[in-house]
Amino acid sequence: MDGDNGVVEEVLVARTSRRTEAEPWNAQSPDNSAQNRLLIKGGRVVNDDMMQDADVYIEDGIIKQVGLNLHTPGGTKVIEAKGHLVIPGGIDTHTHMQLPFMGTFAVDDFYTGTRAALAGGTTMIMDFALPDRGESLVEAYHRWRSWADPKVCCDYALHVGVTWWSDKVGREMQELTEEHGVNSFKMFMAYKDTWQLNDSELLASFKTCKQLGALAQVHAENGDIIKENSRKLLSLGITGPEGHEMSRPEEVEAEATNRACVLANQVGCPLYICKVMGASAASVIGEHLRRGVLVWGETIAAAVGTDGSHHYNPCWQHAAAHVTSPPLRDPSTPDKLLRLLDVGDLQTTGTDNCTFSASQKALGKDDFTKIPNGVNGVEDRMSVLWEKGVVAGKMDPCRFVAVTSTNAAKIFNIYPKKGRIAVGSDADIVVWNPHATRVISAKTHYQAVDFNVFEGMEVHGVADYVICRGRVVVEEGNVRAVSGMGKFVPKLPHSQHVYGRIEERDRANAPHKVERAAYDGPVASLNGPAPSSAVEDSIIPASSQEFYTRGPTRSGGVNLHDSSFHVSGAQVTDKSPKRPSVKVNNPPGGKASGSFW
Ligand code: URQ
Ligand code: ZN
Repeated sequence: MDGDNGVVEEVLVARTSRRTEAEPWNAQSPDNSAQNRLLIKGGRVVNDDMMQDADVYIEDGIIKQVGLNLHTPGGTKVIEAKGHLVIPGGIDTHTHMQLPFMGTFAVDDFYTGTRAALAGGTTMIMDFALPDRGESLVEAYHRWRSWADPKVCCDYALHVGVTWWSDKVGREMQELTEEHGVNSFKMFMAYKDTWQLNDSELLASFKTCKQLGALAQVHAENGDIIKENSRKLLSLGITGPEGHEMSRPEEVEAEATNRACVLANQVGCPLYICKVMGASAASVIGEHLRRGVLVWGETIAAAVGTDGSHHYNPCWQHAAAHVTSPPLRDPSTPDKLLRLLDVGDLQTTGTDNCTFSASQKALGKDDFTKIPNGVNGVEDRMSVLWEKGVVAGKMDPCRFVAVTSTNAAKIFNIYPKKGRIAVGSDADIVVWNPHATRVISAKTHYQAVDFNVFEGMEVHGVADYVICRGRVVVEEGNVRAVSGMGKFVPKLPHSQHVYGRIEERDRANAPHKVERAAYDGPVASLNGPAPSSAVEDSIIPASSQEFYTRGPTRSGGVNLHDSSFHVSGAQVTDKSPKRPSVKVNNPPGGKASGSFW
């Protein structure tokens, strides 16, 4: 490629990648000047809404030109991308790097986790600051920042957990939204006695999110049922990983998903369901979507790349390695979730990457409720979605880009800075080799964890080059991650994609009172004896014969030979201040046994 001045530039050819030992984490990146100007030439640019054969010119970390026959200055480094796709860097909406959890820490930290992300074509993660119950949300946010900022190799954002509720929590949500670049808050409906919120706390959190223009997220499982089921299973001697899925079957996830949708809708708050694992929960989301509820659904790589049959593997370690919450579901689920990703009932894919080594999982060797929950995914998400989605003919490359990157950028209000190959967007780009294959294995992956739930899977789709803020961080499959190079990306509230219709919607759905003349009839006295005529009126509505075959007695009272029951279970004496002592035990249709009917 000749630059303007005819000088032949350094040319890199995207070949089938190979994985070699990563550079030490503090390795210096190549010559900065060469990094400053980059041309990706000969590839096919894929955005969520279109594909085009085009070159991409990058300078100072920003995409400056997209098109053909571009004029580029001297000193430009060229990546030959012929036969490759040029896609927006993946955005993983759901990770937990070095999470303190269930008595230990997730083994992939913000360095190993983000280095692995880059290796697989993900250039941004969204992690969670999760305060302990009673802890300040703002302090938790700063603690996560202190962990991540020095280590991340790629850009990141934070969601913040609302793991308890008080007015102070509401005030801190406001501070985080207005001052710290947080626009999404996650409420847990599971993890009873630690992070679980009850319905009134969920309503308060959702109302606050609505006021702030933030997105409410939920972990949707019914924690009370899980606690009861776990107790029962353990009492039956079922202590293995199979008990994990048995304790929280699909309907336990679907119930919480539905409840969250109703609660959020009742306060007009947009809702994001994290980590949809079951087809039942996914169909609940689809039903609410088609009722006009503002709800988005995220699934994860493991949910479409593997399944819950592994809970029953005779090897305890293998089974425990698949324990995550909500759990992996039956083998028919991956196909269903992929279809729903394609048609739009589900919109994003994360990983819930929360990794624990075999010895950490063994904390639950005698009790499945003590197995640290979580699996890998951050490194393999893009290839798994490409293999199970595009290669399987279940989505096209544009939809792949949508569900792995663009939709997340739109929902979390960082579009088109992220999630698009366009002039002005960050140069977070993957030169994607759709034909190359690799075999996923813990023996070769970059992650720190000693297990991979996709072990042995051969996948098409390899990130030959990954560019992160304009710097080549993966070159022919060799990761050149630089710890601390990634940046925190603030997410502002009032995402147009999420809140764009809220004002008109609230106006259209606003309740209105009925204008009517005031009631001017008699009014009974509270808790006093009902005036006799009122009793007669309330007991024997003149217009209704629903309870009686004959009129009142001469004294105007109730004829006790008549049945006072109605099929609805209502009793004619329901309306009088206190019931007569006489109770009829033989309703129409026979003697009651145990209950009324
Ligand atoms: O539940 C989550 O999302 C976090 C706490 C980790 N646990 C898990 O099962 N992934
Ligand atoms: Zn999670």
